[in-house]
Amino acid sequence: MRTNFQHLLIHQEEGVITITMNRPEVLNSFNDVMLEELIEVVETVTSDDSVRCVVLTGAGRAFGAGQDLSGFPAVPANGSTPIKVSEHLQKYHRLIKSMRTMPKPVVGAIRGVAAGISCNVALACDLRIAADNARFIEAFARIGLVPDGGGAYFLPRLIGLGKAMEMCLLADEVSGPEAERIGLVTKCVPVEEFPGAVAAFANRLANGPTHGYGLIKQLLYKSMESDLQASLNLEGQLQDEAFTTADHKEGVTAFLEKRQAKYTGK
Ligand code: LHQ
Repeated sequence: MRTNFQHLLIHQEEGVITITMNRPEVLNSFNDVMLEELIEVVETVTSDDSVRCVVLTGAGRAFGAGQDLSGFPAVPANGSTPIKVSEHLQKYHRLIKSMRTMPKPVVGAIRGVAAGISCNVALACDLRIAADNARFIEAFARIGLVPDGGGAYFLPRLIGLGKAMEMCLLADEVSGPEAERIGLVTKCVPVEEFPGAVAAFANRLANGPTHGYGLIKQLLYKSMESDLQASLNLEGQLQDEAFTTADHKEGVTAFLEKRQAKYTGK
């Protein structure tokens, strides 16, 4: 995989790849290049067996501030055709769907602000870890927009409709500790401990039964959209697959031998 990106930093250490959005002077807000680069990396690591956990984070003091508003004209110039925002959103949708269907865990590591569509890209991650200076802002209503980037889908599922409505209508900041309290993130840690905590969290996942994790993602996400019977059918199908993995065999053997399992993701 190439690593010479204009607005992303890529770092791989063993099974963990860290993708850092890198436009700190504008709080890592998305321009076209950064969005396209992110899509490219996410789609590439999907089929890279050396990667067993993906971390998405931001450089400097923010995770991301949403769409770069300076490069996206709200009002079309006189006589020009209005921009169809929905066409532009297709790229974000491609990114989000790739993150959700990737058969390995994606961890959002949020330090500082995550606003607008950056907040919703964080919600598209499978798990989130926040620093205590994190600020989650569904900023859209502040500028008269509706949540995009899947926010209206992810938020009520994560924190319930009441809290989701509150975040979207009021567009107030939710702090890291509050995000942990309402279940928006797995855990919130002091900012000084953040890099170490993210690394430990990601390493734990990367050393787990990652083939099974991919199946778990598939089962939970499909089950959010299906009835009980369909979920039970899928559970059977995926358990048939999990049952044949080397990791399952290793997990049972390690249990019986009273030792720590060594998973390979196979
Ligand atoms: C920025 C941005 C930014 C450019 C900070 N753009 N420069 C999708 C598709 C198409 C169209 C529209 O929308 C969407 C989805 C969306 O994401 S809409 C929501 C877009 N995002 C926002 O509305 C958030 C705008 N930013 C803010 O409200 C604040 O910057 C937050 C609350 C994020 C952070 O506040 P502070 O910590 O006080 O930082 P700051 O405001 O001083 O920002 C630092 C710099 O970053 C500053 O530049 P400067 O040259 O003055 O240092 C900002 O202008 C720049 N920046 N967000 N989205």
